[in-house]
Amino acid sequence: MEIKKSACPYDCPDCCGLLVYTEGDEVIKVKGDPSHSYTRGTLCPKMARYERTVHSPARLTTPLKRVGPKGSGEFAPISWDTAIAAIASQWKTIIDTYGAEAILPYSYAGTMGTIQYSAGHSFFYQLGATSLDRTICAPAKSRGYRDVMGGTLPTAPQEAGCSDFIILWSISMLATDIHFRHDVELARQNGAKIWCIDTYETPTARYADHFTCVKPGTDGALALGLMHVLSRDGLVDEEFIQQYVTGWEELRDNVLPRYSPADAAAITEVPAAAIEELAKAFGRARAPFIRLGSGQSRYGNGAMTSRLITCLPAIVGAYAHTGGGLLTSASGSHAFDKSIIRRPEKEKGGVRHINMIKLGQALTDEKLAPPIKSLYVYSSNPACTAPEQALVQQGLLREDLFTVVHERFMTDTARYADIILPATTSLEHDDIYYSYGHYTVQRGDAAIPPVGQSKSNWQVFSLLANAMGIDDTFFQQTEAELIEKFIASTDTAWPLPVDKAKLANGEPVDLPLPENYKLDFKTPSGKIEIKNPAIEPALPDYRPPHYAKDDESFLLINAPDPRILDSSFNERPELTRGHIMELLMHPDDAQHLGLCEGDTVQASNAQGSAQFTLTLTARTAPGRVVSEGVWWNTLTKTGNTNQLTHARTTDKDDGSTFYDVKVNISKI
Ligand SMILES: Nc1nc2c(c(=O)[nH]1)N[C@H]1C(S)=C(S)[C@@H](COP(=O)(O)OP(=O)(O)OC[C@H]3O[C@@H](n4cnc5c(=O)[nH]c(N)nc54)[C@H](O)[C@@H]3O)O[C@H]1N2
Ligand SMILES: Nc1nc2c(c(=O)[nH]1)N[C@H]1C(S)=C(S)[C@@H](COP(=O)(O)OP(=O)(O)OC[C@H]3O[C@@H](n4cnc5c(=O)[nH]c(N)nc54)[C@H](O)[C@@H]3O)O[C@H]1N2
Ligand code: SF4
Ligand SMILES: [Mo]
Repeated sequence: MEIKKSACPYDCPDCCGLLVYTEGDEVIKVKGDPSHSYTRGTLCPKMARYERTVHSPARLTTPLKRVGPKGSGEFAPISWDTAIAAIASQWKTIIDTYGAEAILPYSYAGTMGTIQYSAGHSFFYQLGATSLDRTICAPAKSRGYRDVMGGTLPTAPQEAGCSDFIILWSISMLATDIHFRHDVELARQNGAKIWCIDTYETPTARYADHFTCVKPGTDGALALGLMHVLSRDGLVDEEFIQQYVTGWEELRDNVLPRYSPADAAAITEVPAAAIEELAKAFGRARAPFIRLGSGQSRYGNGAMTSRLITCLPAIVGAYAHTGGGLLTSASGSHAFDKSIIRRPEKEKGGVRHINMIKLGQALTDEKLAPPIKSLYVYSSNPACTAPEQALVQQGLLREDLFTVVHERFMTDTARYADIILPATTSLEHDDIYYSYGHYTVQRGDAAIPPVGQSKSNWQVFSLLANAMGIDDTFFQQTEAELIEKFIASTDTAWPLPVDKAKLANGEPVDLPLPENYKLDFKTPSGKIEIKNPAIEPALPDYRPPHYAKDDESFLLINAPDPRILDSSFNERPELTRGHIMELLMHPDDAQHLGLCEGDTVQASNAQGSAQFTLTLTARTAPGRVVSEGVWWNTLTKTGNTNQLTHARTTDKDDGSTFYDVKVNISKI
């Protein structure tokens, strides 16, 4: 038996260090690497059995071509040569007839690995295909942070261990960032108080000492109400503001008077007394730490909400104290020069861009010129995870759409493919990883040979480049050569020297943080910009979410499920067994509608409808129903929550608004 180190490739802020135990060509087990400074030797239940994904009997092992009607899931094996030749021949015909923009790539973070995530960027730029705007996750959160803090490094999560007051703000810590709990526990042992702000009582809310239950999409008004109290009660740090903040006085005098606790309570449905209590506890804390998740950003006002929350630590001077600060997304991604693989200079000027969350519209818009004639999907499962699912499905059913899906499993999307290519898992290819939840980076080389005939994203794009006649030695590089370049790029990409030898050796490496990074504000003014003259509006203020204009009766909260990750891990029956597609509803609402526990109900709106099994619980407030998890449609009765979600975008940076949804509920 051999033990090799790697990192978890999934789209999770923890990016855990792994110990991979192999025997011959097989992964026997996977454990957490105790030498990883953030994840410290533990894994989530999904990855603690990663070998069940790697060696799943459901793995796709050969290229396949469709032999039944679109979407039927009927395929026959073909060779790689045949598959690549068929794709190249179809694409050449499409390019001749419609131009290369008739080809649309679609990918996201099925793997977060720096190489495999970006493996197709340069290929599609050089082809001249339509460019995909990858906005499905939380660009509005990053934007809101940037509007106040510019390029300032977010606070490291380990810092929270020294905090005396931690807010878990729209983060489902016990599902999506489980290792942060280590640091929260450290703080708790020293007497820190833990506060959770969410829209229903999650396990994380129960774990916290205090829970503030906010109306979905209204956290901006909550932040303003908190700032109102902090200002009114003299709990702001005037000295810090003087030295490090711009625009506070203008916000205080022009905006905050409209957000008394009573005003904020009317918008947020958080009682005024609870707003006062939270504000005072936050203002009196020595070193408050906010861990801001993505929930608040997935609304029409998501960038503004994130911007308003980002102002809070500034006015109490949290950054000046050990343990204080704010973590949204860590900037570990800045460790490597990603242009090495993405090659943005290869994108042809003026090429069309399509936002991935509008996939359904792009595939069904008859006026789109040129139309999308071919879709190439990798590292993503849009038939399951994209909003406006009915439209996405309608598009994928088009007989004249040539769809290629590079996948590990027969996902909802793969079922619609004309050609399926089998993909490796992270233990079968080389890559290098960074995290958006902490500052540790790591390379992970293949631990076993590819299962079946599967190939990595990079290998497939090398084959496609050759078949399409793209004469460029770039595509002849191996993944190992690219990794060497990424490691070398830390010299220029990261402000301090990174331990390159350790990184090359496959060990988890902590990126060194500049000593005063928390007070080194990378904005044009060099200060925290509560007022940002470069953007509109210069002063932040609350804006309502999209749903304020919708007529349906219930707000639909769709939250993560700890058993799966987006739609990944749906291939594991032991994880998806049990309750899926449940709808949590307050007993008063159920009584009103004449519904009982266990009823099959239909949630519907202008987008579509989906069926759920009803669970009655006071964990959710009246008027708000909750569904957890993005389940493969093949495991559901009539489709998952994305039958109900919109492709409306956020106020800035065109992000997704998965949580900005209203529905009507009826009994089946
Ligand atoms: N187990 C598991 N882990 C995951 C994922 C998963 O699906 N399952 N997904 C992965 C991905 S891609 C991502 S981006 C991250 C996201 O992980 P998080 O940052 O945790 O973000 P979300 O999952 O969007 O939502 C977190 C919480 O926000 C709450 N919320 C929703 N709307 C609001 C609001 O308006 N205000 C407040 N205060 N709270 C709100 C939800 O109820 C939920 O409990 O997790 C990653 N990790
Ligand atoms: N209703 C609702 N919908 C949501 C969300 C929500 O909270 N609610 N969350 C949204 C968010 S935050 C995100 S980020 C998106 C994510 O949505 P997706 O991008 O669709 O992510 P996954 O569902 O994890 O699917 C990733 C796929 O990539 C495949 N894969 C893994 N590794 C590789 C590889 O190396 N190569 C190839 N070719 N394939 C690979 C996996 O088998 C898997 O099927 O979902 C969004 N959708
Ligand atoms: S999914 Fe997240 S918590 Fe689980 S092993 Fe991967 S990085 Fe760690
Ligand atoms: Mo995400």
